[in-house]
Amino acid sequence: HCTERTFVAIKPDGVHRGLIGRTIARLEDKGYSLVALKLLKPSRTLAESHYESLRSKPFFGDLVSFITSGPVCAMVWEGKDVIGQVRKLIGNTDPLTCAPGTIRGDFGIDIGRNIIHGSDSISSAEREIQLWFHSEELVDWNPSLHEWVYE
Ligand code: DAT
Ligand code: MG
Repeated sequence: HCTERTFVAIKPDGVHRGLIGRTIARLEDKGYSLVALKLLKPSRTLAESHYESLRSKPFFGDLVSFITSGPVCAMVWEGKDVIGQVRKLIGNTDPLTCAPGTIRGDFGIDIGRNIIHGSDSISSAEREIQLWFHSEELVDWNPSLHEWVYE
């Protein structure tokens, strides 16, 4: 029934700080399902295309250096309204403006160390999933919790 998917990445700061388990737990706790997961050091090409809409920004160079420093924990998550709900769970771009209870609000301070990425729309989710994953890396499975999460 619910096949919306989003791309989520724990950035190098989140990986170094040991936040992989806790961020994954929040998405699992909500009821979403993991479709793909890998740890990698992104190439410059990958990082630049991921953030291509920000190419003209003054912070673009620092952003690409930061992301390529790795490791990044790249994931695809699935479920009803997952794109918008994950953005809410993550919080605003600037952690200092995030509500407590959000991932960035609870774990971050600076905008350039905001721990986690989540796609912002259906079109960017599709683009980012294709950019970071081969189709055979996306696992087709039926989580047994579905009937207890969805009515
Ligand atoms: P988000 O990650 O919330 O989708 P975005 O797509 O506008 O935010 O920007 C991508 C990343 O770029 C963001 O997570 C951190 C960095 N960034 C954005 N605005 C910035 C700024 N004003 N100064 C420094 N880094 C910034
Ligand atoms: Mg964004």
